[in-house]
Amino acid sequence: MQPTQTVDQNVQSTTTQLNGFWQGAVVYQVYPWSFNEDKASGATKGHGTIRGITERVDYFADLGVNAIWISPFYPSPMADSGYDIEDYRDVHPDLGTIQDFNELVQELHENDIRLMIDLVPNHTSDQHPWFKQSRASKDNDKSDWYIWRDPNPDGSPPNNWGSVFSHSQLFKRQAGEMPELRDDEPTPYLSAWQYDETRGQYYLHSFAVEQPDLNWENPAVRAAIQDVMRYWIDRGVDGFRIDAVNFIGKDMRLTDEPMNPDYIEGVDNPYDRLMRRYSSGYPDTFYSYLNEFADVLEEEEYRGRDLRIVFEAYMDEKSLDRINRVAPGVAGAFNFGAMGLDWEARLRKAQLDEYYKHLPPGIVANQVNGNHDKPRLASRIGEIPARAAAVHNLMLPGMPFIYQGEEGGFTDVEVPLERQRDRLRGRDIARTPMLWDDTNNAGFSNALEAKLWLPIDPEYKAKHLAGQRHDPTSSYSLYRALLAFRNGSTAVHYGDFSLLATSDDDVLGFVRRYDDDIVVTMTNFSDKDKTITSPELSDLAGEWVLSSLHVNINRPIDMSQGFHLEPHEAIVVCLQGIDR
Ligand code: TEU
Repeated sequence: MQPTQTVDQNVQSTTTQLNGFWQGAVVYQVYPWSFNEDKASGATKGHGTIRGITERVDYFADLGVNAIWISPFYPSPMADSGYDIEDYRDVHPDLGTIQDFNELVQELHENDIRLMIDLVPNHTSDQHPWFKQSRASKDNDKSDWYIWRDPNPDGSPPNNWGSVFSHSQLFKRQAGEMPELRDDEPTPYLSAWQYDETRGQYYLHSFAVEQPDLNWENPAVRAAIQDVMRYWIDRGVDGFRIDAVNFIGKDMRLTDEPMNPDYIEGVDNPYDRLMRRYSSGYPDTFYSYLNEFADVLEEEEYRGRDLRIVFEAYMDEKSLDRINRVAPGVAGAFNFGAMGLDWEARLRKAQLDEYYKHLPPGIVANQVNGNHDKPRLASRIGEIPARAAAVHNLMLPGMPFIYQGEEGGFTDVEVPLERQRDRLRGRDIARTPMLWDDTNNAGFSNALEAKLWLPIDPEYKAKHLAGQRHDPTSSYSLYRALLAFRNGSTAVHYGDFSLLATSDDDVLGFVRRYDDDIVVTMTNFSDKDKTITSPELSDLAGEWVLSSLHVNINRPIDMSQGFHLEPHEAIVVCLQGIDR
């Protein structure tokens, strides 16, 4: 095992390599199974394909995104919708071929759009050849590639660690399937250990039983994952979203987790009955392992490639801060802070304060409004506030992420039990197909409805993107206008960020500034009309360019008069002549 490097050493070694491209780049998340089935081949599979993504590259270009991130497209038995990977170096045969992938990379790059892919280093599928070999005996060269332990003398699992996928326990209990429990007994979580007959041992799975955890203490495992990264970089990939990365750092003495005093029975995932001190994010190893991902990007061979990593880790601010300091020139952690918040100015302000206070110098910030694991933005906070949240997020510094369909203001779709694919339940609602146009199956696929990956939103005729593209005030037009503005604005791309004092607590304002280029964003979080003044801006004049409700405005504005915001409206104003 490598010695743990201190945070400060890491910062010094990497700050000289800041990437220009990613500062300000907008990344669009594609969920490949529900994005688009290719039409040119006449296929009727009922799910998205790699060629289907290629057929929509003009869509990314029209919208104005700078990069896309594709969720796992690898061969997989689909126990966790593709996050259970059987082969890190190929494409799922239902989605296409490596040749299709190469063509996608080429088409994206020709359109000046970069590509990030999902790297899942914590676990493989139990069908991966590595695991098949590992489980076969205790003395082959993959035996210690996973985490195997003997049972306790009474046959019980080695420790009390739980599986993240314990949510189903709650659903079972709610469905009356756990009659043996007394009312005051907490719902048991699922153990993270699975007994295996052949080895007579347990293996660890932080997620589904079919997702055995790799043994990151083993240098051969770490080297193998680095090789996977090189394999894709050599195929033209520009970066990685690294999945559930906190789980690779574990206390290998397997110390029991303490109970979590804040656990709320009946509401929280039963997994949350335990703290996460030893089973994930264990600092002694975690941060040095993160360095090893970054090291690949910084190899001599890749100089000038502008590669990037975004680490996925649901952790507290202090730990995220440490992740952000590992290799700020090439890598940072997702900022999920706003994703769980109610639509309230006070909460957003506190989150912004907290996030930017901790951000190390040189790091590329990021904003996330949603992903494939969470209910969609418009369903979480409402359709009109979602438009204001888009303005707010897309004017902040760093890399904003857009989850597919968010630009159309799409909402969650109810999925009947018999059509659900997600074992965890609850996540399919945000993974239903894109609504492209008003043709059969909303232009997603030419298959029969019953064969579709997940059902189409029954309201698609009123919501589809082809219609929205012709409506200048649609959600799609708002996103496109925001991205066009962002792509042309030095202040929004590279500028400083500061919060703005306003005359009303329900209105959150911030300023982005790069030399004389100044952009002000104001968001009204309330359902009331507001007239706002800001002492910092009162002797300025400028141009009001965008509104979340009316989209393009282009009207002069005199700040001394204050300005009027409609309920849940966010506006963007360009200023000149600020006295600095
Ligand atoms: O998610 C990591 C993670 O911690 C999730 O369990 C998350 O908390 C959950 O989806 C509840 O919202 C990543 C992927 O995004 C997710 O889709 C995978 O299921 C998971 O890793 C395992 O690979």
